[in-house]
Amino acid sequence: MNPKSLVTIILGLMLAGGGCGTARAGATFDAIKARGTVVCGVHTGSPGFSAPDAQGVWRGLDVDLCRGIAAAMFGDANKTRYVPTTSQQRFTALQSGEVDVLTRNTTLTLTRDTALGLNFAGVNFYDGQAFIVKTRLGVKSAKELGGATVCVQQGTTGELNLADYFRSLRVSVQPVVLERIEDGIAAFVAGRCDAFTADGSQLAAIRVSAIPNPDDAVVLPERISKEPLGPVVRHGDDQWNDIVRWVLLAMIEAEELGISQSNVDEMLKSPNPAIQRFLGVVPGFGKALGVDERWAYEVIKQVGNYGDSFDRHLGKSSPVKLERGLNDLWTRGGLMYALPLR
Ligand SMILES: N[C@@H](CCC(=O)N[C@@H](CS)C(=O)NCC(=O)O)C(=O)O
Repeated sequence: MNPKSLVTIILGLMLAGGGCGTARAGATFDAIKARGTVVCGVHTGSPGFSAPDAQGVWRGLDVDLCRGIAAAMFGDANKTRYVPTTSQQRFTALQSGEVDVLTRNTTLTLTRDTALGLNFAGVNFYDGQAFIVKTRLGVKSAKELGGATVCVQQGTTGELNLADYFRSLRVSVQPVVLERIEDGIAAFVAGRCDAFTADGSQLAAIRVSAIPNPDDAVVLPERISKEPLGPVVRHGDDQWNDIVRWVLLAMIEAEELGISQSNVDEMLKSPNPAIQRFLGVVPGFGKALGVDERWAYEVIKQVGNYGDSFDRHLGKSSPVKLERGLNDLWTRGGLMYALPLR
């Protein structure tokens, strides 16, 4: 690490109220409360996850999570600021206190969760690493990529998985490691690499947004890794971690309970005790989290439940057109399972 980034980290930790192990409990939560805005580290631009629209308004599944956190903290989903972060910078941005939370395609791994001094507050998208190739190559499977040049972005789990996958197949490929996502896409489009590898969802977004004619490229069917993507916070503030965790779980719980952005007001009259507790009609959860009792109501009213958000940004009515698949509710065969709000 160069001395300049070390100084940035130390300064940031001072501003954030303490180092990883030394932060006073609640320091991040208190600082955000006093500032009145949640600062989220997002992708530099991935349609469906986090990207500015034509008016410059950030939109996407990851942006909705950030908005949900602001709705719970302040009763106002607009009390957010977005900091685009690259694969390489993202952890420094969080460690230094430049952002409060990463809501950005970041895979939960043991080393990130421990040695980097971070906590994953949950999983908001179950992904897997895939490959995209030009349709005209006629390649149908990643196993046919022997001898190919494969572009991959530096600082990602993809860089590590790529090597593991082909080593275990005893097939050799030529990795081309690029620092910036734009360079990887440009190299792929220009034919300087035969394939580009990244999280499958990102490739689906790249295909519809960055390939001049999307039908010229195809995402191969293999998913060579598990990429559980979720929000990340620093070690040292359990209350902040709790807020992020339970906002995500509340969005999933609302979908399980059938509470959506369109019916949340009617649901206030529901006789179901679980719904009454969820919406704060019967108080308790707000006090436990240190926020207003209507926190979950505001999340759903202003942002929607997990399915509302998925459908809007990634589902069939969006350009990305992803299936719910693993990201469907557990009751429909997916992995989305709200821990008990009790
Ligand atoms: N989920 C993987 C990959 C995440 C990742 O950083 N992907 C790249 C490729 S889409 C990215 O977000 N790049 C955007 C950038 O660096 O500007 C991880 O956590 O390492």
